Amino acid sequence: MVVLTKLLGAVGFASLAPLVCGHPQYRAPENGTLPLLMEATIDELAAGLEARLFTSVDLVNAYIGRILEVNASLHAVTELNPDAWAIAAALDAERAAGKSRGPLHGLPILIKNNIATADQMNNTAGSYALLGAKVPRDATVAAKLRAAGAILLGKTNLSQWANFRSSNSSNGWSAQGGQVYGAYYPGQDPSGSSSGSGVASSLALAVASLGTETDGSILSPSEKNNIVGIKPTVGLTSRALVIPISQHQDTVGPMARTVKDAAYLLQAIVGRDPHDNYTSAIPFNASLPDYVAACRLDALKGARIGIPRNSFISRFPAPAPVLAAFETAIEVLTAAGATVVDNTNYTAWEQYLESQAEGMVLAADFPVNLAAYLAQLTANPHNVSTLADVRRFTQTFGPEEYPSRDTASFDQSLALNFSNASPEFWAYYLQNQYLGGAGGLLGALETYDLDAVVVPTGQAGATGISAIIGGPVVTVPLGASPPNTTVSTDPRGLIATGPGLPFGIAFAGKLWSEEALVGFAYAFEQRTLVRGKVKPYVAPTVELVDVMEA
Ligand SMILES: *[C@@H]1O[C@H](CO)[C@@H](O)[C@H](O)[C@H]1NC(C)=O
Ligand SMILES: *[C@@H]1O[C@H](CO)[C@@H](O)[C@H](O)[C@H]1NC(C)=O
Ligand SMILES: *[C@@H]1O[C@H](CO)[C@@H](O)[C@H](O)[C@H]1NC(C)=O
Ligand SMILES: *[C@@H]1O[C@H](CO)[C@@H](O)[C@H](O)[C@H]1NC(C)=O
Ligand SMILES: *[C@@H]1O[C@H](CO)[C@@H](O)[C@H](O)[C@H]1NC(C)=O
Ligand SMILES: *[C@@H]1O[C@H](CO)[C@@H](O)[C@H](O)[C@H]1NC(C)=O
Ligand SMILES: *[C@@H]1O[C@H](CO)[C@@H](O)[C@H](O)[C@H]1NC(C)=O
Ligand SMILES: *[C@@H]1O[C@H](CO)[C@@H](O)[C@H](O)[C@H]1NC(C)=O
Ligand SMILES: *[C@@H]1O[C@H](CO)[C@@H](O)[C@H](O)[C@H]1NC(C)=O
Ligand SMILES: *[C@@H]1O[C@H](CO)[C@@H](O)[C@H](O)[C@H]1NC(C)=O
Ligand SMILES: CC(=O)N[C@H]1CO[C@H](CO)[C@@H](O)[C@@H]1O
Repeated sequence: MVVLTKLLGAVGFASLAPLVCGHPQYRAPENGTLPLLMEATIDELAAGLEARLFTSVDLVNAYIGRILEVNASLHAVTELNPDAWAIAAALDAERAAGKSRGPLHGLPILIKNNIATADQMNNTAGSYALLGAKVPRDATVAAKLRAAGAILLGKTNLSQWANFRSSNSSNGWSAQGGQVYGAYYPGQDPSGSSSGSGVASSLALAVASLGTETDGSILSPSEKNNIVGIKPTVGLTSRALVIPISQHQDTVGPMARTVKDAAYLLQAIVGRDPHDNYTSAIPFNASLPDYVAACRLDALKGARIGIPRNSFISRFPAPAPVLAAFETAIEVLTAAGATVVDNTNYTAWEQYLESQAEGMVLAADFPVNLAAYLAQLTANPHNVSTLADVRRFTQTFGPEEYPSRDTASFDQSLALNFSNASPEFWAYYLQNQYLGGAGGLLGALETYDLDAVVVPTGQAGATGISAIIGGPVVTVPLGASPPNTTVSTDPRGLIATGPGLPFGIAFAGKLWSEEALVGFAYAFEQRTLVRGKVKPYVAPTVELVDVMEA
């Protein structure tokens, strides 16, 4: 308690302490009846709040205690929301008055530092160019979380510009936020770009988090941090006031410790939004699917699941321990009642590996989409309105670490001689639709009459093939590298391979098939429960009992 008060003093705990003591419904905590935060699910936390075992203010205090315990070593969280306590107290009061907004009522959630909020928090994509900038309203997904009763606890660090700045940077590094590390090996590459969201959900620095993905940025850090990630169909979740890379590929999704927790967050953020016209493609009219109800133990029964083996064997084979765990996973799927169809290969896989089309689409979208985001700012301290402005700032502002961290992605975008409205663009875009479509995932689903495919998450076939067609993917923990794994580092010294590093399995399907994918992922997760068997080398210790007055 003493240690914690000292830690929290830095962020204003003292001034808010009366809220903790003054709650009318407050009951003295008994350790043993309180959920442990590393294990606690949304169902358990919601039940605890409803039973008045603890309050949302207690949860805010506990999670902030945990953030401060590991932040100096892992740098997962860039900013805390100074309003979090007041919001928690208001939600506690609502609950005390008999009102519940639903399962997320009063639960602290962290969001990636490219999802804007119209409050005291910054939204920078990790760049000093946007520090102090203001937006006219919350990003739609943030507004939806608030409406569902979630407490936006803070912003998570990320690969700067969602990894669309440099060819010589590192996963999880941003100028503003520093280098994020994973918790499964000292110096672990946390993957990216939703690095901080991955670490934060894994270590229960909040109930769960939101990430964003253009190609792999939810799935990969979810895999490497031993959690579940849902990468939704492009258009299922609004990107309004989310710092973009590409309108064709960007999507916002949940990163959580369990499939059901991720489903709760997904449910809260999906839906049409007049500020993002891609959401008008959502094919569900009267009612959206119930992604939480989709979490059924029997969901795999009768499902046809394909294995596009050439995508993780032929050119870039998955590591042997991953392949071994994957074979065991196939047995689990079969035992759960699925029909597993092997060698549902992607016919244009080799062509996909050679293709430059995705890079061209992203490079052409970025300047246009970034300028559209910047044009909405209501305060813009560094007066950046174009990618050229951002590049100039980045190359001249010392803490941006240029030229050691270069601006190759910016340079490539600015060097293109066509826009995302030119005929050249459509040729690349259509090539992607073929490579991921008839020549890739959609072709395999059709040819073999499949409900989904499974692949090791760490392979290009898991993220890229779905990224280029805007398709959904769900990743679930599958295992960890064995103790004798050789330790290797990336050029900046991050641990890329080593003992105990988590890996996952990904379920991918056709557009808008999240309901089925969530079900498959849940049925697999519940039969394997891998997450709890893979242990981080470091984890925060603050629990609810530590922040509640005896
Ligand atoms: C509360 O109980 C948990 C699990 O039994 C234990 O790990 C933890 O140390 C306890 N905390 C306190 C403050 O007693
Ligand atoms: C995170 O850690 C850094 C480095 O120790 C520190 O400067 C920063 O204030 C911390 N941020 C939060 C939100 O705790
Ligand atoms: C946002 O950035 C400004 C400028 O650096 C800073 O003064 C402010 O404290 C930041 N907001 C939060 C919530 O950290
Ligand atoms: C969709 O929205 C974008 C940006 O708001 C706009 O440029 C585009 O014209 C819109 N497209 C349609 C079909 O409305
Ligand atoms: C939803 O509405 C649109 C237009 O109103 C219609 O074209 C479409 O068929 C409907 N979809 C479903 C699943 O009912
Ligand atoms: C699918 O790919 C695997 C791995 O490259 C290969 O062994 C197998 O023969 C292929 N099967 C078909 C039907 O193409
Ligand atoms: C901001 O930049 C624009 C050019 O992009 C320039 O015309 C304008 O004068 C600048 N405003 C300020 C306040 O520096
Ligand atoms: C990348 O950055 C590192 C560290 O600053 C530097 O040693 C290396 O030369 C750079 N590589 C390139 C290709 O610029
Ligand atoms: C862009 O450059 C390529 C190769 O230099 C050329 O073939 C193409 O016509 C140019 N496109 C436009 C729109 O200028
Ligand atoms: C690790 O041990 C396994 C099982 O004994 C063995 O097959 C594998 O080759 C070893 N790997 C390394 C890198 O030594
Ligand atoms: C806003 C914030 O907390 N930023 C910190 C993130 O971590 C770096 C170190 O990597 C610190 O320098 C920042 O102050």
